[in-house]
Amino acid sequence: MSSLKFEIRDITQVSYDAIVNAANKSLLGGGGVDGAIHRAAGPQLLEECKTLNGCETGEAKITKGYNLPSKYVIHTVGPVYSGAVDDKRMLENCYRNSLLVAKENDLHRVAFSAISTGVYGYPLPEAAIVALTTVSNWLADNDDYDMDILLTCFDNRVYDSYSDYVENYHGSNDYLNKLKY
Ligand code: AR6
Repeated sequence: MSSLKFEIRDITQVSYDAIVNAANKSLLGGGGVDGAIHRAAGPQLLEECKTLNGCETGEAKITKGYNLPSKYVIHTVGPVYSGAVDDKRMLENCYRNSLLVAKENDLHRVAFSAISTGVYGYPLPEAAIVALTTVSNWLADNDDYDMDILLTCFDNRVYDSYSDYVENYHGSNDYLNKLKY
């Protein structure tokens, strides 16, 4: 049985099979959640990232978690928000490809950061809609695979955007409907 939830959490403290990092194309670290994950994981994470030859926007690559409580880090590169129609497709790809990589590696508990909602400037609540609809649809489409998903919110801004979407949701996705109670 799969599950979906969102919580105010520091993703570097989460003990899951994998955490999803909001990285940049170089995969060589940066600020925001990327910097926090590299600091908490230790220098071996950067050494492994150097072997990956970067990552395209919307794609995802996996490394070990090293000193993190979670076993693996899935690095994905969100779109730099530009207002183009492609932004949404790229952000959806981040969530879908991260879950695909998790499934390929037989991982069943995955925690996401709110990809692109910081430095990359993707506006809330649009990013919240993409995160919630993409992961809940993925769970429904992969009902033969148990997956527990945590969407971490580092601040109230992100948390409130997720809450607003869920409260006003009137569709048929069970994972979103369960979040109402
Ligand atoms: N735990 C959970 N979420 C966090 C944490 C944390 N410890 N720290 C920040 N956030 P950002 P982006 C939230 O800017 O917009 C980096 O330099 C934060 O509040 O980290 O995808 C990369 O190297 C926000 O909601 O990622 C890239 O160059 C969310 O994580 C660039 O930033 C994402 O904010 C990527 O920008």
